[in-house]
Amino acid sequence: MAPQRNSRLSSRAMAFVLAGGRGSRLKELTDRRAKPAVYFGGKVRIIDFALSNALNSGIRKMAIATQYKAHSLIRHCQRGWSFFRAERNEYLDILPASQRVDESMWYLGTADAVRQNIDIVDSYDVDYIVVLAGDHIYKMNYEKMIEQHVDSGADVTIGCLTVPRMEARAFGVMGVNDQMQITDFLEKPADPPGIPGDEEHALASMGIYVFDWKFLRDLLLSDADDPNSSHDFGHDLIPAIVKNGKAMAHRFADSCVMSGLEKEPYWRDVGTIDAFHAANIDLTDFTPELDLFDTDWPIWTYSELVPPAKFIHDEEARRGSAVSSMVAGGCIISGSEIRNSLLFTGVHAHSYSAMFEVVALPYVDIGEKAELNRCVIDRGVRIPEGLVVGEDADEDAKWFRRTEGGVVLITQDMIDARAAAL
Ligand code: ADQ
Ligand code: ADP
Repeated sequence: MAPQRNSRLSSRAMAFVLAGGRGSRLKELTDRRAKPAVYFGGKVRIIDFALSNALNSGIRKMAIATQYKAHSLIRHCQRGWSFFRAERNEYLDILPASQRVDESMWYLGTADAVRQNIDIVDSYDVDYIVVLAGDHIYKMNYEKMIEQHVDSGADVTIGCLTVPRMEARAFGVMGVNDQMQITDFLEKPADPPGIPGDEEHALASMGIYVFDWKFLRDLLLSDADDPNSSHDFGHDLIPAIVKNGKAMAHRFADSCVMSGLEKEPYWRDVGTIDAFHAANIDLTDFTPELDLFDTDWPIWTYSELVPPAKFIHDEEARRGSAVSSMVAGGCIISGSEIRNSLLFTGVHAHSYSAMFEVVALPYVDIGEKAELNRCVIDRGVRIPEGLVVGEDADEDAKWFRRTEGGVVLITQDMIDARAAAL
């Protein structure tokens, strides 16, 4: 039986969120913002999941390391996550690369992003550090993972999930013994080893690590002096601990937050346009796998003060509704027909327009008679009157970015280039 504790371990832990990566497979969606700042689910941004998980787990000290195109991410965190009070021993620091060193040196790798901020972590006076990626969609109680870490006496505890074997090429892949101690670790192997007895699946690292801060601190300092290291957790530090120390695996299924609706523990890396589109549209299902209506595990965010969505029936167009859809506040659906779509704040759809499986980011304007199928529309795009997308694949690909899966990404630059050429 686990030992009784007087206080939650999360009160002695901090979350260090790595939010510096670009997410280049999201193409133009990440031209001007980092992947963690990309919008999700009609109201929030991707990073809100990691931050809300930490908050809901009881963690009140957080740091966010930013690097690539950080402006919109920093603005979001300042607006939405500024309620931490130093008077209550709560901290949330945003740590842009290159502000911590004299020379203009960006974070060299994920471990270097922590190493360059050792003094800030020291100042938090914590026993444990939970290193997180800021770019995944899931609900998880990190307190349970810290508990396992402390009870097992591990040097590092790594969150893991089961994925189809070939998909594991994008992950760190581990082998474990029957105590869940990691015996092998391969970062992004070309031919991932399967799980014994379940060769079609592999055990993948979620890129979530719990360390005793003292242990990680020493390791980061010695890694900094290693000329052969790329200063990355997955490439350098984790394989070294597996070899020389005690690394334990923590199953996501043991600490995921389920509200009864989900069939499987939900975890998504919405790293491509197709995955981003699918994960958003999935939320319009009758019972989506990810329950955003779960008040026990709220996803906190910056939310604009806008009026409720408004629906206007146009008698002539005989339209003015959205079905099997999610529509955020500030939207005006006027004489438009919307099905299986997800509309973020302030989207305005005009008469005779129609949308099917469209993800419209905030403040998109859909011109009259536009017909849009299976699109992702970037923030603030003005869709011109009469534009038809989703009927002629060649025409779509000529002006917009059409994925192999047939999803069309539309940005204002693409709309402008098309207008200039026509
Ligand atoms: P990757 O998915 O390749 O592998 P990586 O590029 O290391 O992840 O990024 C991890 C996180 O750090 C992301 O949130 C990213 O935004 C951020 N990041 C990347 N470079 C950064 C930098 N220089 N400064 C600050 N932040 C940075 C990792 C592990 C794998 C594991 C997967 C799970 O290495 O073992 O399987 O995550 O997704
Ligand atoms: P968000 O991610 O909050 O939706 P925007 O899409 O408005 O932000 O912008 C993303 C980032 O790109 C912000 O840092 C913004 O200042 C910047 N930006 C927006 N539009 C332009 C533009 N036309 N030229 C250069 N930078 C821009």
